[in-house]
Amino acid sequence: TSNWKIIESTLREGEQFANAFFTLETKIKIAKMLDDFGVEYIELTSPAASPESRAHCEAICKLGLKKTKILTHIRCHMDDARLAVETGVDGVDVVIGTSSFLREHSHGKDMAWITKTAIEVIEFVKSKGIEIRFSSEDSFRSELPDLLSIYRTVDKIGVNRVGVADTVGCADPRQVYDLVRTLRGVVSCDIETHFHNDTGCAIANAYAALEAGATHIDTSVLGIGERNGITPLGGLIARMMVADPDYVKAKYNLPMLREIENLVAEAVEIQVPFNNYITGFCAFTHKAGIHAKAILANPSTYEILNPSDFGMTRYVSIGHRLTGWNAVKSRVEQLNLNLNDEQVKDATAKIKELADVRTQSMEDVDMILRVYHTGIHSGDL
Ligand code: HCA
Ligand code: CU
Repeated sequence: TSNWKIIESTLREGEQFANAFFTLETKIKIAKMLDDFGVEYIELTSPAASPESRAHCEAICKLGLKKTKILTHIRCHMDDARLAVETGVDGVDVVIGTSSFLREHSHGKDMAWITKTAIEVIEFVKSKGIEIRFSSEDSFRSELPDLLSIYRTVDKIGVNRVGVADTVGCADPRQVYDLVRTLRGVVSCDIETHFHNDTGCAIANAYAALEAGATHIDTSVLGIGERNGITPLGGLIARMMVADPDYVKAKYNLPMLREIENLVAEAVEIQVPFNNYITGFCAFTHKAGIHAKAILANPSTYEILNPSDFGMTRYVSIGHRLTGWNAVKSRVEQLNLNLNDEQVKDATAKIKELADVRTQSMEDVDMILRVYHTGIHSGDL
């Protein structure tokens, strides 16, 4: 799993999130931040979607982003393709449903029509000298022979990438591995993958895809998208930081992650989830006495990610009934109080006693320690 790339789709899939309504100003802020963060591509809503969508796409193409390439995402249709190539994008992501569900109940076309139209659209986009990807929507509920046959055909015409999409979030990591592995043996172009998170597999599926030879992963900030969304940018970064730390650190400006998430959360009026990867409020908070003691001795004991890589800080929580005297002692040292181990243990017992009634804040704990300290030194304890 190295040399993979991110296709950041907050400005396309993310716009399909229930709460999303992005003004041009917001889209520009998001695009620039993703460029600063270092994603290789951003994907924008189709210019065929609405007049404003088209204007926004053109405006973002004129920004002159430093590193990030700009894609737009269209249906497999010549009308859309003609609009897309006029916007100034670096590439076009084309998609069409291939499962019987979508063939029969959505667009109503058969595989012969799909293949013929795909060839026409691909050749047209290629003739304009920009990147082209062909993807099958609902890949995991499509017939494997249908999929392989169309991918083989478009690979021969010379697409940059083929795409696999788990549109309904039904796939598990083993199915993803198998399909991408098979595809890897059939096409020579890059392989992009797109995973919805309906059953909580979106990050694991992205990882399985990379292990099987995929080259590009679609993400959105905080995972926003249709229904409950897709692979979140931060979650993929967390996973890959463990699998491939040097690559991730060299490529992406990690401390910006929190800023981008805050921007997007505000734009779509949601909170960053409490248990969010890396940036959730408790992602680096340690609580139980046993954990706290070990963390204070060596953070790797209970942390697989280093908060400082992301501009985050570790927090050892001590004002609760599970606390331990080693954690309390470390706070005593931070506050520069003079207590010996026996006294710290006494203070810890006091904290536990109070915390059995209600959780103590850090201020409460500090107060107890200071009173204890003064008490000892003035001789009334
Ligand atoms: C959708 C389309 C898509 C496309 C993915 C892709 C999906 O249903 O809105 O282009 O690879 O999930 O299939 O987002
Ligand atoms: Cu999608």
